[in-house]
Amino acid sequence: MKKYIILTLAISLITSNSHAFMTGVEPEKDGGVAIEFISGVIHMAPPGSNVNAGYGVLRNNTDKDIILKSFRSPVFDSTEAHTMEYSNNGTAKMRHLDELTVPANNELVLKSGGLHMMFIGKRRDINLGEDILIISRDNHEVRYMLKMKVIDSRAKSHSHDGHHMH
Ligand SMILES: [Cu+2]
Repeated sequence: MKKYIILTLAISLITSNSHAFMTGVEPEKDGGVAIEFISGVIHMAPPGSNVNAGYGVLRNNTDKDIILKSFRSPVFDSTEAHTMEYSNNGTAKMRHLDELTVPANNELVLKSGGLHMMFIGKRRDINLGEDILIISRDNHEVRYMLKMKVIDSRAKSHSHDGHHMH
């Protein structure tokens, strides 16, 4: 009888391991909707450009600050968080951020001329209206699955986007 119990335990361990393997993430490392990308958009780059900018609102639905340490997408070689820095003589420069802190029960706005996502090295063509998956990890290795939609910013006449700036 004792042998039987041990055997059952061993089988259930194998089962739970294979489940973790199949989903690729342990339940406690799945951030779920703790972080949401509201109105996340990727602006279609002009033909020939291999860099796309992304904007939207990162929302933290928890009562603790969440520090996002990395972003990646299956569609791009690298996905980075950038900020814009302006000098006194009016020049603007992008700076790669090592982390993004989304305040507890609050939002972080990514918009043209400020904080933005930068997608570098398209691995395939992207299509207007397509949802692109972005996977972010925080400082506790918790994973968040985010979605951003590909749009054509030039189609909107009221857009304030500069052509030379993200
Ligand atoms: Cu940038």
